[in-house]
Amino acid sequence: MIDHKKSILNSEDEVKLYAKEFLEPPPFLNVLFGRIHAVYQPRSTEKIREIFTFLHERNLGVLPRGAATYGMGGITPLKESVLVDLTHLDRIIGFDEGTHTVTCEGGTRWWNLKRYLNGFGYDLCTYPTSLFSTVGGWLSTGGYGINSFRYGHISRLVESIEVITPSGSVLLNNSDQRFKYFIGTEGQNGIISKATLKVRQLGHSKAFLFLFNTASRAMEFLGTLFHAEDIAPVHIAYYDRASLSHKNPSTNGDGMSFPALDGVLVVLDDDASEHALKRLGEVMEAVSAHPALSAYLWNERYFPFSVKRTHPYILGSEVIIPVENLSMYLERVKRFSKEYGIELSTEAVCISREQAVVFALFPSENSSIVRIMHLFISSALTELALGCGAVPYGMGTWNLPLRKKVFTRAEFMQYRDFKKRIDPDNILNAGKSLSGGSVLSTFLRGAHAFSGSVFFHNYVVKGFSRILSRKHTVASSDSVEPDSCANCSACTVVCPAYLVTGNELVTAKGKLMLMKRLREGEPVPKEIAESAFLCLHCALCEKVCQSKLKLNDTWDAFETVLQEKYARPDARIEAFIREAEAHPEYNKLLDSFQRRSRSCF
Ligand SMILES: Cc1cc2nc3c(=O)[nH]c(=O)nc-3n(C[C@H](O)[C@H](O)[C@@H](O)COP(=O)(O)OP(=O)(O)OC[C@H]3O[C@@H](n4cnc5c(N)ncnc54)[C@H](O)[C@@H]3O)c2cc1C
Ligand code: SF4
Ligand code: SF4
Repeated sequence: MIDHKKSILNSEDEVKLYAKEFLEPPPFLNVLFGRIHAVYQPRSTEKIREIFTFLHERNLGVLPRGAATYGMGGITPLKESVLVDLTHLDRIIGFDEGTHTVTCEGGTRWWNLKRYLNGFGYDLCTYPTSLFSTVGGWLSTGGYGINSFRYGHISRLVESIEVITPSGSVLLNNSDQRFKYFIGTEGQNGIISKATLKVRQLGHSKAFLFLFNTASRAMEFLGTLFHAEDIAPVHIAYYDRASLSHKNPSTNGDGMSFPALDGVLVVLDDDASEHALKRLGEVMEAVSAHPALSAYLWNERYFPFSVKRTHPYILGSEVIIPVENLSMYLERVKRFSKEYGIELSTEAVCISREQAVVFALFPSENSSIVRIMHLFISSALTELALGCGAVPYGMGTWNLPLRKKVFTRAEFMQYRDFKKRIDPDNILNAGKSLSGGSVLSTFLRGAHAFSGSVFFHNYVVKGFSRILSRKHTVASSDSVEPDSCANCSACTVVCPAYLVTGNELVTAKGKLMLMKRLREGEPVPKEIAESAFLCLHCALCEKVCQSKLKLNDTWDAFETVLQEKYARPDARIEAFIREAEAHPEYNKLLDSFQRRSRSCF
């Protein structure tokens, strides 16, 4: 029997599951990856220190992993490695009302931290829409998200971090010169094991959606809004009409839907701005969306990839762009989308009056040839954004060829020298931007140069793309397609079976992966397949599912299939239920989530 309390997971299925990211590379690239030998789950900082020594002696790399939601290939192994899953290093150490700060371990999920703070009448200042990701993961990657318009980058809100490096542990406050080397560097210099963050008093947010006939009218509205001194938004986001329409299927049930217009969502947390904002909407001749529709869009902020339900294979590009160039970018993107025959949808989150994080997505296809074509198109799309003055929003693996767009030469030398000092044997996330030298990064550089030179202006390529892109997989809204899983981790946080076992195999994400492997005829060992029976059928995963998959019925059907193939493990199920009911957090978890609607998560 599998011991769910063990801290090393080394079955093929567990390793595959824990290494899965939001954006999955096409299988043909697998030959260029290093192997992940096992998943290690430390529950204390001492254990992290020990694993550095242990793995170093065996010439294996350390791949820090939070909730695996990054999507840029942050946990893609470019060297033989062990994946260090930090989600069990998740204690919230305490809230200090005097300094308005909260301290937690690096694997704490933002969702848990938010809930904890709300209990004191406090809240996070800014947080990722992937509320189910970890504090350490977000500090190590993007750092812009909800409310960044008011509060800026997350690094401005970090008082101090504790980091474990191969050369020892350090506690750094934000004025320390070394602080920057651990923020946004994707776990290449150390593992963030603890963080102290500034927080704010809980406020009441109210959302207003303004709709426009054209993107340029929406941009004019943004420009005027930025200069309105009597309006103090906390969050501002632009959605093109395609992006709003992808959010429609879920609203239809309530009799609401987004009209075919472009939208700007403005979120306020003070009553004083409301009148001036509405007045501005009138002056700019915007259509004010129904308050319920505005509230719906705001409440759905944790589920930006719900499009995965109907379009299981999506690709895209994410950049930071000067707001003054946003209009030009949107115009070019529209043309690009026509020329390549792809259906692009675009969203932009304003992170200041000067800059916005933009992501443009398009549906792809499972077939290798279309996937390869679309990967080149993604790359050309990023290139288009760079031509509008953008910089890539993170590097991970897939943006490795764009390193020079992120770091100046002098900066790169500084960061690289720091890594050499702190991680002399290059064991942390090796082969990524600060060390390089992997076969995959060489391949990607070549592919990027090819897409830049051949893809961008070539009419034959564009024609070919239009033909190939005509067809893309659209999943029926009733059936559950395992590839529709966005790997967002939302279901993990609410799953009582995960609470008891601590193993993602029992979560919706894990079971969908098993389902896919079985459908594809892969061998799944009995003891692994049996994990799918460790389920309380509480439907909480369905409630929070990013892709709005009808999961609860799926579990019944899946168990029937498994029962025929492997037999039902009754004794194991009974032991699991006894363990669940005896768990001190079990009832609290069920109470807390069952009473909430999806919009309150
Ligand atoms: C639905 C969805 C919404 C998203 N919204 C946003 C958003 O609003 N803003 C945004 O910036 N991004 C967003 N992302 C991307 C992603 O969630 C963020 O980059 C970040 O929160 C990842 O955290 P994670 O715990 O999943 O880290 P992982 O994906 O597990 O890891 C990311 C990188 O950080 C490293 N790492 C992980 N934990 C640590 C640690 N403790 N110490 C050192 N290194 C570590 C890993 O090695 C890897 O390189 C979104 C993704 C999804 C799927
Ligand atoms: S139904 Fe409940 S126990 Fe089962 S996978 Fe979903 S959240 Fe977990
Ligand atoms: S099953 Fe749904 S909630 Fe869970 S990871 Fe997949 S998309 Fe996210």
